[in-house]
Amino acid sequence: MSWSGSLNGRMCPLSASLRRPIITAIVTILPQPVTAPLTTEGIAQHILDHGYFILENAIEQTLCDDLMTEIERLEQCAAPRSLDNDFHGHRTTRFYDVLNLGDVWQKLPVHDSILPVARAVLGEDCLLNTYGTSIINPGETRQRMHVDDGPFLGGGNKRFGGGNISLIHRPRLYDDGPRVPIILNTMLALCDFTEENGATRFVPQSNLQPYPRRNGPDEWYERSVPAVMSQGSVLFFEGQCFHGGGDNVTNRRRYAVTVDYCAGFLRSQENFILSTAKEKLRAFNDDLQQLVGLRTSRGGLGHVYHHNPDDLQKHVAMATTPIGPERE
Ligand SMILES: O=C(O)CCC(=O)C(=O)O
Repeated sequence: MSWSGSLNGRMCPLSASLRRPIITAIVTILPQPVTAPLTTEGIAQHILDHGYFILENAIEQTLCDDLMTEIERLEQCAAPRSLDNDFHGHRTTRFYDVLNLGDVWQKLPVHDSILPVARAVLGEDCLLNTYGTSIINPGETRQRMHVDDGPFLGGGNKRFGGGNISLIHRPRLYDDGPRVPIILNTMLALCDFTEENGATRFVPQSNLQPYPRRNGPDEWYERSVPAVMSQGSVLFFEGQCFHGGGDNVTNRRRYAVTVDYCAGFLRSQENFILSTAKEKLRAFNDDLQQLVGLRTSRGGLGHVYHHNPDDLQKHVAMATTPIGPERE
């Protein structure tokens, strides 16, 4: 998939291969937006080289409106909120497990402006990692700067110090480049993002730096810039890029949805297969079924009776012979 773009930055999805001829898009390289020739692969390369990319006007107005309507509905029916804590904020409205809610949530993770980039960075078998809202309400204070690779770095064997050494010290993609990417996060602006209303802050090229120490000093804030962007734009940021939500010093809410992907060989933070009703999972399109883990990853990871999990209904009855781990 590639995009055609014009000088006003409006992106139109084209059903074409990744390697179509170069087209023109707006890239916000702070502090001034500049134009650059880009394909999906060009965007992915920018994310690897700089840690981020802002795609202006990535999501059509109708989808933004439908998501806002759905958020209002969730608030009116007092849907359970998640992640009310010191790190995620006490004045930030988070709805997660959204794939089990209104059908509109099914559109964003597979959107033509987002998914091809995630696949170009993480591989065709990438998975949805987390997906929810980040609505920063007036008075919320800035979030601690962090990397989204974090949850995957801490899960190692306690015998070897607890950290996941193989991920912390994984090789760099190229000289002075980032470590091999395992996470790509995105932030969709459902209103204009300004520095005052808490635009996500990030540190360009911090994906090339050593990982921050867990609970170490929060020294990166001074070097961060706000992702100032208009409604419908998407900030892509690589999992090694230091970032955090900003202070909201206005009297208006900052509306955003975050769609976060991980490499296909990782266990996703959210367990969508358990949090989503079966009839909903069955109705998901092919891409979304793959993203939530209803297909095997490269190497056959995630199989059920040696088949894609989506085939379970058909094949479970045939497992009359003992099937054990092949390598025992
Ligand atoms: O809402 C934002 O701008 C950033 C949120 C974030 O990075 C997080 O919650 O981990």
